[in-house]
Amino acid sequence: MSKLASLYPAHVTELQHRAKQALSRENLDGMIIHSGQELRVFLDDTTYPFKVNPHFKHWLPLTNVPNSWLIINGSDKPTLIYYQPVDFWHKVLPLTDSYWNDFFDIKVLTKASDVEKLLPYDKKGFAYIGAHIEVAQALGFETINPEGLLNCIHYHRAYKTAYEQECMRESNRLAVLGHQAAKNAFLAGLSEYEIQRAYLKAMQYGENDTPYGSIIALNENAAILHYTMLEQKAPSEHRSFLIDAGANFHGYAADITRTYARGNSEFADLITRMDQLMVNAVDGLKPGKSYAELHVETFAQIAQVMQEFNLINVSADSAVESGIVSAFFPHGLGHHLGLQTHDVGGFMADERGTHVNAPEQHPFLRATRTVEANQVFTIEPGLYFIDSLLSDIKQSDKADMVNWSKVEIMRPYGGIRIEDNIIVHQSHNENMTRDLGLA
Ligand SMILES: [Mn+2]
Repeated sequence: MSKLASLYPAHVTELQHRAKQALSRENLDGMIIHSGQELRVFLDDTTYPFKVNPHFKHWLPLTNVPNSWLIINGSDKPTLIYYQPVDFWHKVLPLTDSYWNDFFDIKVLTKASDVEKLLPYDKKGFAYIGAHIEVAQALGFETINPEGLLNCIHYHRAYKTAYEQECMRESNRLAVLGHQAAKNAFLAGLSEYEIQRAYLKAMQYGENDTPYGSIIALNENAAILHYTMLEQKAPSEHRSFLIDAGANFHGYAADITRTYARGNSEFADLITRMDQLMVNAVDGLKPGKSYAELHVETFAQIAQVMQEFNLINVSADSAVESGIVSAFFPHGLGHHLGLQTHDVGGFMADERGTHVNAPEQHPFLRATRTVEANQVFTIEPGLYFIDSLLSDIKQSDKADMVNWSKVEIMRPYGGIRIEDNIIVHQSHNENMTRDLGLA
């Protein structure tokens, strides 16, 4: 039996347990999870790439089947309504024998609109969970995506089962293959477009198979946080390369970033230093720690690095106090990772969904929750030379705090971000990305 097959039964048992608790809190008999529908492009006969409802893929590794449903009450064997149309235009995915089959009462649906015959006749005690409100209303659901139920499920989704952790090791394994190929493509002097091709090819992926659009940025482009253009022409000089790219395995995301430089330079030294800072930040991630606090501590360490590299004319402390560090590190330290790249539940103090605000100075932080075992995070500190943010400082009364001639030397390299994916265990951290040998 494969490792996944051996871990899967406990995963379903845990989800059943969570469902039962959440449903009884909300006085519901069950929840009906819709995998989704294909979305048609306006006035066209093509559809957007299908993205399955994360609540659906939480239960089973089916990520590409629209018009399918799960009926869950937390006690009885879940029902899977599996869509299998007679369609000679498109490839129809047959239901194959797999380790998860026996955990569902499977009913085949050949016509999407026939689903009402397979759903409970009286919808009163059932909540619809999905994106298609009009479909839910037409079917007679009165309770649609109830907030209390979703909060409860989202809160618990932060604790990954052993099965989910294994899926995430696999998605990391795939992404690392891609990252190694991309690094070689950079060193070979290829274009952003060609590097992206090398990345996908290493994993045998099509362009819609990654969990998010790859950021493949050469030189100054590395300063654009969400740079998803791909220049087809290679630049005359390859100074630096920032790649933020992921992979999916059974619906679970990897989200990895690396920055490389060619040859020796102060920028190359800065990458080495940021890598060390990143590893230190991972060491600070442990059960009981507030993720927001770890962000604030790392933020101060980035100011320290700015001082060491003479990017500022003031002490690290003054740089933090003045707020200028945010121009160089304008995003959060990281986020929960799982079924979604930025996984849900990051701001929740409890299963009611009580919101924990990000610190006022750090509005872009995506996780504020107390760290606990079996949670999975990214840690992704960065240091960039972003024209628009720098010019704001230049025009302010804080301009003298920055060493502009040093900034000018660094600007052609864009910036640095290094991001690993970490499972927090009670006794230690498991850095999935580094365990796979991605330096
Ligand atoms: Mn990330």
